[in-house]
Amino acid sequence: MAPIAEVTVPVKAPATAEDPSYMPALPHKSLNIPVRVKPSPEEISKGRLNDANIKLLLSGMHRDGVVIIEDVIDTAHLDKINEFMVNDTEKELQKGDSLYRNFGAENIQQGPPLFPPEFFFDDVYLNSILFHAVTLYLGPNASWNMITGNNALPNGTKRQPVHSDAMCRHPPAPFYAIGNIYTVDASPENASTEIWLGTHLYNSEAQCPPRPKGDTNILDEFVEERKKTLPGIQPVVKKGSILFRDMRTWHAGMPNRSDKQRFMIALGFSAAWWHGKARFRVPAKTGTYERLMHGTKDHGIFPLMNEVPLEEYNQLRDAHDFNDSEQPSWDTEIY
Ligand SMILES: O=C(O)CCC(=O)C(=O)O
Repeated sequence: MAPIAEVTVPVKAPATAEDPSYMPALPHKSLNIPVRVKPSPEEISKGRLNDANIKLLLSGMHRDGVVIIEDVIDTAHLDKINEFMVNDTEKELQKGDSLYRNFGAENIQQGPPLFPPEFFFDDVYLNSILFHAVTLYLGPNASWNMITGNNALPNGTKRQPVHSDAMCRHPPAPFYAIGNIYTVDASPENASTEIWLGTHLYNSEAQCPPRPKGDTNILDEFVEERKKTLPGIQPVVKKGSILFRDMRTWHAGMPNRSDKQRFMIALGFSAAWWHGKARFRVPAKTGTYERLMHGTKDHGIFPLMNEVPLEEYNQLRDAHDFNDSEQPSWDTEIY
């Protein structure tokens, strides 16, 4: 019997996420562009992303470690907070050389005001689209344990080294995410944060053992290698948007070449199963605690906070004291 000739049947390549016709809003990885999710007015009023945007958000977060959620905050609210922060900065700068500069760059730690109430906006602190994104990425019942902020001071000249905020021992899984909210339009000119897409997937592989405060934790050879393929980028982030990022993602504060401050709020959330030590402070007897408890309860988010006297809150709002490590509370809890 004559041998059967091998027949090559042309196979149509399966549609994948790398096929632009499959998810047109997902930029090809090689483009090194962050995913942008723009919720519709209907999604914003319901406080929930639709299925197409959930797919896009999770694709961006799992692939890149960063997604920009566009136009979900009233910009007038951010103007008001920005005004407060400009005055706060004047006070902070009076501390002179004793004021800690993050990584020695012109970048200082400052918390946004939870009080007086005229500066507390629900779409900033109780943003249901952000809460939805957190529960999608980290799972239900995430804890909210950080409220702080970074100010890239005007006329800056120095950049920060590339670093990850996850300097503690952590699992190779999404365990902590941060919602960064700029109070001004942010671009490379005024120090939008440099982000390195996909670097959350390195986990601890590219990190040196914990080092003293002020040192970076990412090994130079990994940064040099990554520079050749997918280097860090500074995105344009419009005021009113949220830069949502996995805490493991490499990033760096950049010099603000403009003559105006660039303030950025940071709200930090951990997976329910991550037993972090951090708590944020709220001013006692001001209704802030109650407002946060009530505003989060239907969203599967648990705020972990310590009430402190108002005077103490005002003094410590700008403190640089976030703790990223885990609390061992019983034997064998930590692997
Ligand atoms: O302000 C920024 O853009 C980022 C700052 C930062 O990453 C830091 O201070 O650790």
